[in-house]
Amino acid sequence: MNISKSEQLFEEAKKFIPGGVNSPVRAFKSVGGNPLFISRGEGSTMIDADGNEYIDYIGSWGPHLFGHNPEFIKSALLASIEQGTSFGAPTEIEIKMAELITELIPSVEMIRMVNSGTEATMSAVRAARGYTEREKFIKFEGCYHGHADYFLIKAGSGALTLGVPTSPGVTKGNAADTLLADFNDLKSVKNLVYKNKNEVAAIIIEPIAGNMGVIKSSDEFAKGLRELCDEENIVLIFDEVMTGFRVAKGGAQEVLGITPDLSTFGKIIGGGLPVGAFGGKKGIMEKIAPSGPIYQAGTLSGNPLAMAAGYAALKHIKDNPGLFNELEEKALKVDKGFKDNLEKLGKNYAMNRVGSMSCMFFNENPVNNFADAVASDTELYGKYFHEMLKRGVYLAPAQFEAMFISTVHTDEDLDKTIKAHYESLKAIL
Ligand code: KE4
Repeated sequence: MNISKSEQLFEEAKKFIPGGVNSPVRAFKSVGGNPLFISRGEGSTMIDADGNEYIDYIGSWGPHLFGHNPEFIKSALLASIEQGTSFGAPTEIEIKMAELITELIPSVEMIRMVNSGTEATMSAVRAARGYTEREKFIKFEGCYHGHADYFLIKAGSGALTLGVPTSPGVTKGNAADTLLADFNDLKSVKNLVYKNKNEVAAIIIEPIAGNMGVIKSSDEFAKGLRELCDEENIVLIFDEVMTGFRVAKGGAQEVLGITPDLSTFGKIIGGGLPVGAFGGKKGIMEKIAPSGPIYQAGTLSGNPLAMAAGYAALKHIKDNPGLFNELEEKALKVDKGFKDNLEKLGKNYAMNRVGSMSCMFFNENPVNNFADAVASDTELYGKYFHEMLKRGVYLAPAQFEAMFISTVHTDEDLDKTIKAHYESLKAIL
């Protein structure tokens, strides 16, 4: 496979951009080798700078539920750009977008648009702190909520992949109010809450984690969090930046049947453009400036282009209720194919999946929490990643991420992927 153009571009990029990338997980650091520079995305495939074609299962880390450049999003964008790109003033499309999300996610009564998942989670924690007048908050080891200082404590995704779950530059003061609990371990949460009685403003969680690989909250854990927050007047924040509109039309809160007080969104709601959002109970959201005193702002928040793309994406979800059944069928096919391969190879790797978001861990024991996840053989994952890449299948370049199936992955794509999975494992085991 000739990747000389990517290699040359990477050398160029490293002169001007830290590590040659604008986000660490793209750098292939944990799987070895150099990142491929992508020149085009079309449907379920991406084409790199050397013209190599790949079946894409990253989907830009989640946004591309409908594959690359779907016609209905492209045409919405082109129509919007004719009117201009940004006004720094309210526009009608922002109302339509907010209204549609409140319609699709019953727990969201009001919502504020921002420009990334990080801004969404950062603002949601601030809202909870302002609303409760408390300072501490609880996150879970291995969950990733973006790169705001107080989240980069034993975080997942790129922080975990690069082995720096607690980042330099995060001050002790900033970390002091971040309390760490264990995912799927209600006792660890209760211990923190009772030890910090009336001081905990919020519990923020990826209810279905996607940043330590995929790990679902158990029903009793999710229910226990809700009950604990009710008893202790703590704001329960579901970080659905990845799971929102991914694992079900109503996200992880629909799958788990739990109503959070606030939710955060990103990825799919931007239709491929930079969008994040936080929303939930009116009583909390009304405290956000300018209706309330809790300050939050953004030059390009609610940007008309991003709203046009995001609205087209969410409207497509609303108008195609069968879409999640289609996704489930495709995901089931891959699940079965991978499990058949593992059986043939005598391997019992943990396969966690919720809807079209899944992860195969190089760990033959069940993976239900952070400790289980990090026991996986990340070196073997790196070899697997490159074997799959050689066979034209582009997965996340890190064990602690997710594989995303889109509505446009064809049967042929999936068959080719299942075959490549068998051959790749055979080659490395
Ligand atoms: P952004 O600031 O990257 O838009 O969103 C942060 C974020 C918040 N919450 C969850 C649950 C997330 O998954 C993310 C971002 N996800 C990673 C991928 N695991 C983004 C990829 C990257 O960092 O480049």
